[in-house]
Amino acid sequence: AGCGSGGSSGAAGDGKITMGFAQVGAESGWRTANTTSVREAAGKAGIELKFSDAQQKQENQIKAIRSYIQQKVDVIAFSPVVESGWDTVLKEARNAKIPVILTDRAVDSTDTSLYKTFLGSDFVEEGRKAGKWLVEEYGDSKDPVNIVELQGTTGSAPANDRKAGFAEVIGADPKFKVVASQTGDFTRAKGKEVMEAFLKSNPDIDVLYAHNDDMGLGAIEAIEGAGKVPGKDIKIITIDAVRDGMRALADGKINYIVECSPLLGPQLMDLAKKVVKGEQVPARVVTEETTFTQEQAKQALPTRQY
Ligand code: GYE
Repeated sequence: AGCGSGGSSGAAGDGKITMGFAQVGAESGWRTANTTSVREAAGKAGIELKFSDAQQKQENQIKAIRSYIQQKVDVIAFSPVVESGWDTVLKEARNAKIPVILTDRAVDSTDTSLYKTFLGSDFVEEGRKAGKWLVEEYGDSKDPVNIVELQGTTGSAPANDRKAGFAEVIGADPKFKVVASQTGDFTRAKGKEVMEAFLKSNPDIDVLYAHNDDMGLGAIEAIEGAGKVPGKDIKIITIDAVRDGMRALADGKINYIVECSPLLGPQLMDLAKKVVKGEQVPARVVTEETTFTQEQAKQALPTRQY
């Protein structure tokens, strides 16, 4: 689809650039916004997009990447569902001389020649921002603060890093205790289910730290179902700042959101054009992000894009 050959100058043959994009899934509002951003930006850039949804399964992503290699696309971009286990398929791409761009999530390969660049957020920093809010919120108090944590998909970069950044900051004060920490797979349904279990086994939860808005929103249902008031009886910190999350923040049900931008499409297409032409690109491109209090959410909501 898309019209004309204009825009991009393309690979050696001067044709239109074809990108194979192996998406994680459709697990969250963030992911949906990210997919829209990638599709729209490809259209605008005149890049032909082959898109696949791996339903949060690494084996599906590996299959998609292999099929892009077979189809001889000009560039492969993907958001690795988990960090490890990519070397073999990335070597296949390199042997086929197809450049790879990591978007959103990183791989743990030590061989950095397996991909051209990594575009996405600093997840450790996001975790730190969440922790810093908590440290300020409970500044003077000497009482213990019981925290439950809903982790993202096990083995994913955002789950590993958001946990680490948060732990680093709250670890400085022993009054902060993570009494339970479990994966909710970045989905609303799992967030609700795991929070219900947390509430049953921990009578005294002060704070929920959820690695994304969707799990936080699911947890809010569980908290209300248990007859408690989210945002008051249990304070809630989440990450992403998608519209539903921002609404809950403005409504007082969430207390603080650390932003993670899904709007990676335009930068991805710029990088793709460059790597296809063989131009040098920075090894790491970090997304710019902010944080939101309840008041700031009220102000930002009317003009929020996603
Ligand atoms: O925070 C979460 C999504 O990789 C940054 O994945 C992304 C995360 C995002 O499912 O909502």
